[in-house]
Amino acid sequence: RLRGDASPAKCTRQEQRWRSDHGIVDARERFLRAYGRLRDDLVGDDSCDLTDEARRWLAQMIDYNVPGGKLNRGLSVIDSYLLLRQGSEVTEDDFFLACVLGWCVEWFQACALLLDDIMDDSHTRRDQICWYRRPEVGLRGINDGIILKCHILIMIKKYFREKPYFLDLLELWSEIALQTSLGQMLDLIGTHTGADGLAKYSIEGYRRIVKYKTAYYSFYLPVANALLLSGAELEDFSSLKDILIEMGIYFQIQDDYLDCFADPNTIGKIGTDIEDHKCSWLIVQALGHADNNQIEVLHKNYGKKDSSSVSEVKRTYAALDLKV
Ligand code: DMA
Ligand code: MG
Ligand code: MG
Ligand code: MG
Repeated sequence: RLRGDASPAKCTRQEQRWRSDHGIVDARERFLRAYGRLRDDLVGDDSCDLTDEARRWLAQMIDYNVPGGKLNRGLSVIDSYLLLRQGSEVTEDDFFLACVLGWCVEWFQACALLLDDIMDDSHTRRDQICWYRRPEVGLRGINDGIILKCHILIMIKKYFREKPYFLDLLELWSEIALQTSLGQMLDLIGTHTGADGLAKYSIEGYRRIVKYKTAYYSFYLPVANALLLSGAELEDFSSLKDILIEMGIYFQIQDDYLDCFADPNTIGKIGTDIEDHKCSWLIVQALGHADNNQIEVLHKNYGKKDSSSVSEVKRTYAALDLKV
């Protein structure tokens, strides 16, 4: 069973039919098959003289963190690429290269989530305990996150070094990596603003945080990879980028809603936004609509770890009609 990082992604029957009519169900299976090959190459890489114990750790760490999500981002590379290449034959090799880039996006996501869970003091992810919360891991997990990020460059160099768009790929990936980390920085420094913290939350600030921390890597990155792979120039697609960023912001709004109101068994993770004093879409909306009493309740209870404070905040959200 593959589980999600954010919203439950169950296909409707109609969507599944559409997908199979276009051969995309098959693409998912082929995408999954490429995973084992890429993982084994990285674990077996002999450019470093690793011990067997180290290789076992590496294999276990990758299996625990990389393949268990919805795979939306990775499959978005494949789907976009197949649409861009409509009308021309896609060879086995072409398809495999799309899988490599798709898995690079999933590797990036694994790194981002592994580190995000440490920063957000999270408990579970994709229906399992967070990697860093395993007794044998702890803060060693930080280094595992860094290794996952290094793997991306190894894969890109191995498969794309000779391609005319190699430099564009490197530039894209380094730009997105920085944007995502800056987004996480904005998200984190927004939580440490003390007693006046809530007053600083605005929809403009919110959009800035989530554009960087989520939208670029989740929505633009997969499509940009597919564009480069199909021979396009990214500068010709700036309005496409704007649309994808809006979609990414909307996605994070859903993630924030689910953090508070979804059943953890459905989304595979326990929400922490209220406890963490996050600039979540819900708190921004609540502050915009609350009366003075409700604002006082939010001020008193937001960012507190105890369950009664968290419940007070949720009750206030519900009273403001933020719960559907
Ligand atoms: C996620 O924001 C952003 C990145 C870069 C992983 P988040 O903390 O809301 O994500 P999640 O709800 O999955 O922990
Ligand atoms: Mg998080
Ligand atoms: Mg976070
Ligand atoms: Mg979240």
